[in-house]
Amino acid sequence: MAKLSADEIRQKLKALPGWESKDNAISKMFKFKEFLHGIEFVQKVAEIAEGADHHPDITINYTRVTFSCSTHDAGGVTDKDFKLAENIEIAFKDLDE
Ligand code: H2B
Repeated sequence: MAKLSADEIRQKLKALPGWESKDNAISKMFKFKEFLHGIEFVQKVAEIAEGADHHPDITINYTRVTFSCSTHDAGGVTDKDFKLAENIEIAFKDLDE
């Protein structure tokens, strides 16, 4: 899968509010009311990632969870990372329903 250019990443990020381009990856921090809510969301994203065979880096800081998506094989951001970010967003929106 082809690594996207900085311009392509900038364009595509417009469709993903809160996501930013950082350290050769796209990332977003999600804030939860309870520590365990964040952990449950991490479990959900882990299942999505396993299903897609594409895995984000995950940082947990108490109630803040940050997902950072890059394609190791490509050495940067690819469409696979945008697909994963979209699916993380969908899963997050599902939490409210
Ligand atoms: N996840 C991410 N983020 N980047 C990869 O290059 C990657 C992965 N490679 N998950 C996958 C697994 C690869 O190792 C398997 C063999 O497809």
